[in-house]
Amino acid sequence: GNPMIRRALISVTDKTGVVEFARVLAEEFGVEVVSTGGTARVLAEAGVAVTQVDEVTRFPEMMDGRVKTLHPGVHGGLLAKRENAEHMTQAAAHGIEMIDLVAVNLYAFEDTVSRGASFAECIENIDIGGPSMLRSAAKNAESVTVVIDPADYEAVLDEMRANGGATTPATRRALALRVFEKTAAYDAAIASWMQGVRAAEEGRAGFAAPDTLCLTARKQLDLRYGENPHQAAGFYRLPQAAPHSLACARQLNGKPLSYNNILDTDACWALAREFDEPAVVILKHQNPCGSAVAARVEEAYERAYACDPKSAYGGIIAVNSQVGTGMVERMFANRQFVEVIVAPSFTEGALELLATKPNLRVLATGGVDAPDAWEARSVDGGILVQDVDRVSEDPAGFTVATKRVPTDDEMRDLLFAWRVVKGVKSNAILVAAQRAGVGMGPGQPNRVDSAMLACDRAHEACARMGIPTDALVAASDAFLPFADSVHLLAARGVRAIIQPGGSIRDEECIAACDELGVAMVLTGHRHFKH
Ligand code: 93A
Repeated sequence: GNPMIRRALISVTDKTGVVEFARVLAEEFGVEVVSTGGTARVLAEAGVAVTQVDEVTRFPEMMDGRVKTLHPGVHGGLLAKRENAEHMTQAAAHGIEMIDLVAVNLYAFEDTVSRGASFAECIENIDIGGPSMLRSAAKNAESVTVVIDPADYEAVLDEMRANGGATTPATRRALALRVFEKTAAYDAAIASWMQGVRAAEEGRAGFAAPDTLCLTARKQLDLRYGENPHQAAGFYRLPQAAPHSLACARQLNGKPLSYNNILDTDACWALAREFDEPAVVILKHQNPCGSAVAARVEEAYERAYACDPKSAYGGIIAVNSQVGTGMVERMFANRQFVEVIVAPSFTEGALELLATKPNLRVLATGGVDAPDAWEARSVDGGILVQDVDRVSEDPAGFTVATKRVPTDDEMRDLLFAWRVVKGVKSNAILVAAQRAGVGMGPGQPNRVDSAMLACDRAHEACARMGIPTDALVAASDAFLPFADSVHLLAARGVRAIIQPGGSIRDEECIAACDELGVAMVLTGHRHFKH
């Protein structure tokens, strides 16, 4: 049958609800409540009968509390198999009494780290005794009930009421699983903090590639399905998720996010946040089909949309500044069908308007700043990790390789295109004009096809936007391997090109530019996106 709960050990850092819980245990069920220093004090002050743990261990709590509950008097009482006569004889011989319920939550290690505490203080907040008790209790869930979350106190009491002062095996097992999930995450947090400390000591910036990646992630969203309806899926948040990351964004309107929404919103947001001036990026299927910067968000949106209205249908919009009613009115006037709009914030008026579209998902990130971060993707049986690719190159380090130097307007458009092209799938060519991404050639296995696609789209966009087609610029995410792309781009009106350089045929490409009067800027960095 279900073992009656007669004795409980309560030791909590988060004291939420603990007085009420202990009071019911003691007064309604006649449970003996054993407790550690701070917790015992809180309970005693509230008038709950409590036994100090040092009466159980017959040792004082010592070494600044580092040794409170680490004792056979506690762990024997948790780990003894009740149905094993030898265990029970040994317990009796050593005066060990059974503990049937443990309520423990741990020193707030992660909070201590995230508020920037000193090394010594972080170390002191590594809980040793708490996880030990939790693990002992969870291992012996056959007989012991273990509660780590104050939110579960009430349900445990209700179950005891319904079961004559006992819990059910199914509940005990479910609670035990929660323990091992929690202690695994707790240890992962400690290990990854130590890895960070070590990387800093070694002066390594960015992803430090530790021998073991210590990750735990919490479910953020249940997804209806994955990329396709027959694939089950979920969205998990990493503990190191930065404040303005997608995983921390708040959804303010709309249907639940889908797997593909999240993937595309991530790619779109990564591009929009690259810009200092108001910028709008419209993205479909991982590629930015519209992009623009302007003095005002409304104008940036209008021009980003005009780049390719056909592709924008059902797309994602990312904005790097606050969205107001003006922009939303323009979206509605265009009748653009939008899956998701993400921005740092929205005015109340904008939100009111957006709320008239109950399906439109609205995400607020709270800001744009992006700390140095890494990204991971999975492959068969493994994961790849790298620093996030940001366009961090200083244009002062770029070189003009051609006889003709870009005009100021060309240079402005080249730098714009260089930021956007990093978000286009490789091989990527982006054609830009007047600080808008008018033509995109994504994902072709050869660069000439990408260039061709980009020029075709650019000519359509220019016709629509009233932009002359003989003042275009182009960015290439990686070096131009042959002069063929140069010839093609120049023939379609491209007057300046930005690319990393570094091909063995750079000279050929530069000579072709000189012959055609095209200006070429070499960045020395590439931005593949595979
Ligand atoms: O310092 S510890 O690792 N050593 C212990 O023996 C021990 N026993 C319980 N930390 C220990 N605890 C933790 O103390 C619990 O996990 C709980 O978070 C906290 C409760 O302490 P107090 O009751 O004094 O507030």
